[in-house]
Amino acid sequence: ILYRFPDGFWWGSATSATQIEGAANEGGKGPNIWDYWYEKEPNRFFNGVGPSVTSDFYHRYKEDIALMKEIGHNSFRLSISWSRLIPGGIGDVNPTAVQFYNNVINELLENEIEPFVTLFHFDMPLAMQELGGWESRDVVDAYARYAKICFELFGDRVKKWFTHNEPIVPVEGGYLYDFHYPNIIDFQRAVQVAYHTIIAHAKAVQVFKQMNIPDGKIGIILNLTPSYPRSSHPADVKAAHIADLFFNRSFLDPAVKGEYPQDLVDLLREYGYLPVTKEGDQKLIKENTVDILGINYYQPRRVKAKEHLPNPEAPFMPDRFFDYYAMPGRKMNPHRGWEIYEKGIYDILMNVKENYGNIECFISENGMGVEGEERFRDEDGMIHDDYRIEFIREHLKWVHKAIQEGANVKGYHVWTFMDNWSWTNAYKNRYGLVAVDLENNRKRTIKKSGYWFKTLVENNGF
Ligand code: BGP
Repeated sequence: ILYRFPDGFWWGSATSATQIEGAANEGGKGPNIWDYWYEKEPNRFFNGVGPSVTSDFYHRYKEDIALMKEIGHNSFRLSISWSRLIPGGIGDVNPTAVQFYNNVINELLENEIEPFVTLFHFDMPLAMQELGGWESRDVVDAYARYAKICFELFGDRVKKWFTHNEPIVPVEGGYLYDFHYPNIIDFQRAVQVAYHTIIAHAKAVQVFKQMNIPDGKIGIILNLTPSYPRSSHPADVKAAHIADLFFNRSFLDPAVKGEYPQDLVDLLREYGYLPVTKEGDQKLIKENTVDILGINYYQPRRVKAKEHLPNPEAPFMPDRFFDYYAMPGRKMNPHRGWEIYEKGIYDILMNVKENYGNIECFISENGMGVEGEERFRDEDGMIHDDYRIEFIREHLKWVHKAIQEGANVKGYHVWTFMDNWSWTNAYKNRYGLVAVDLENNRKRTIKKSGYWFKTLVENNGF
């Protein structure tokens, strides 16, 4: 074993409710923004496939958890669907949903798989979006109540909690770049949404800490995209710094350090885009930092200084301060259109070590989405996804190096366990260690990477 990981390392995978559960109209679930958007604009979704069935985990969780066990999982991150648990967002708790999540949690524990639970993974209940979504302070309070209910219901068995998954993504998708509902393009509103998401987060952390759950830890899951300047020219460096402020530090700093970066505040003030705040907010953020940080890593951000002055008529966007560029010789995943740069994961971990108090952290998502994987299925019935094995292995080498150099990394979760439905891309790109055959009653088969993963966990390294 060349790369051995620390004892007790968390090996597993991550997913989210909307992407695997299906049963969107069953068991008393209320609609969320994905159900609604799909109903309104099905053609926005790849092949017109929506979130109503997905991978049918709702009915097949026992079979799926048995497969997780079989491929070596000792932990698994899932999310609770707010609109399943509390169909109206605020109001009554749905007993069928409580039963479902109890069943899943208990099944995981019986199989010695530790559940890691995310409270919010992109799936705003429709009733809450109608109140204004994260623009509304009432929704912030409704979320804090929802969080408390989850801790009360499941906190006796779930010890790792995460307030939000990639909170920057609903800001980008829903309020800047038109890939999430409510497809608004408005920088001021985007800033407000981002700010309220942090307030909601801090309130959930506060409730959690007050409850004093034995052995409980609370964190946040952030997609960190290291921002590399094209050159050491000061204009390029400044451009990369601003991209880093917007896309990484807007959540990383308040969540871990309890305060926003001064540079970001100054920039927003200069351009007149500070959010509306309330008295006590600063103290709330300051006092409710996380115990643990989950890091999702897919791709870096390659940034250079702007080549042309921004059009003053165009809507104000973060990229008024920088341009992107394609790094010469870069490696790409052509299916997703994302650069593959394994060292990025190390750079993030070392940054967290050096500049964020070496807080306890883990890789909460990392994976490779590929289209048309059926063509790699052999006579043995297995998909031979050697590219995925290589992808994971090459990233793990850098994680290993970071640990050797003192980074406080406790685990690695692949995105994802089984092929799942992905937002507007639906089933285009497959990420699973386990294949889901949509043509054949959603039959599950372990891919080559799944068996490789099993050996990885058995050896605690490779
Ligand atoms: C992350 C999300 C996941 C998942 C993953 C893969 O941003 O947390 O929900 O979807 O990316 O990305 P995609 O499915 O868009 O290819």
